[in-house]
Amino acid sequence: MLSDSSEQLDFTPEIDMDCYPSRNGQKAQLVDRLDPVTYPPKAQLPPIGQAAIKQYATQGFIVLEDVFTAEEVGNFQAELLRLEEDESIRSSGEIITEPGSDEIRSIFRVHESSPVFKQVAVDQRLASVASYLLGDDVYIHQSRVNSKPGLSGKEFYWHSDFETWHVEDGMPRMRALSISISLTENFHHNGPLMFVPGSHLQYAVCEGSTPKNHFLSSLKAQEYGIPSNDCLQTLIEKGDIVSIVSKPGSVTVFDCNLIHGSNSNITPHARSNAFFVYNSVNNKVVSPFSGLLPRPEHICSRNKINPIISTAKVST
Ligand code: 6CS
Ligand code: FE
Repeated sequence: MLSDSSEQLDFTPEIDMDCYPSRNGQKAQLVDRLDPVTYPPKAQLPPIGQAAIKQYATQGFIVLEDVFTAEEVGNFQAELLRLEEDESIRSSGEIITEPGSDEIRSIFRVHESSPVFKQVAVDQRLASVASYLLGDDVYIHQSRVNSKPGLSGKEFYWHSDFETWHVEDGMPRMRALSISISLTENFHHNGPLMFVPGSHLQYAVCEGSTPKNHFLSSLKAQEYGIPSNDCLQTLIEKGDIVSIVSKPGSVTVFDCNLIHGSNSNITPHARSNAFFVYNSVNNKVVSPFSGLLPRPEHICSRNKINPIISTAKVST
């Protein structure tokens, strides 16, 4: 259902079939996932153990401790500070501030705007894991640093990233994942990521429609494209809630459709994480299934798709 015909795009329904309709007048409901969670590896040695791969498939996430050294994390924190103080970043239109304040909430497109995070995005400690689990070469669909500053970082309400990337960016299928690097201590109390294990196996169809330029408000506080209370209740009764308490330098890998959120940070300790979203090169975004105009390039790679070639290939 198009919310505004003046913004209707040329659609090729027979090619860009909407396999995961949402926000199109249906009532909120849980439907089965159509896609596998992990794909047959593409001639690649497993960069993580079988137990981790199994947990990722069944629960939708894994945490890898001590991936980056204290020195590397120090560099990341210094880079984040530099970005936050860089006037050209502030005026770039690629940052989101916290609701009701000037504090930085998110800086997008760091895989291109930051020489430090540009290297991180293609680091084989991350890219080879994404490529292995997705069974394909990958590219960065989106990157961001969520600063969640102390005493002012507001929550990210429960959501499935894929539902937004499908409806608002035109990501066809569930063949993408996020990798979050903890840049500061993620304590129990300063708004760590919270997952609903196993929720990635069902798709929470959302009610309502999609406002024009929804990203201008949703990245501050998301109100559309969030699961209904009944769907959330059902998923949490089945999978419970896990808080990702993690040390700086650890890495959390989670499926694009895993329901997650995080609480406000009312402690003085920032919970800053860098997120890199890896998408299969065979799952490139098409026209947004909302029928609205695409979101800007700093939120969704569309015109610059740069495959990251995984070097962890077996010799064939
Ligand atoms: O709209 C998006 O792409 C963003 N929204 C959330 C709440 N998580 C993923 C992503 O950063
Ligand atoms: Fe998210």
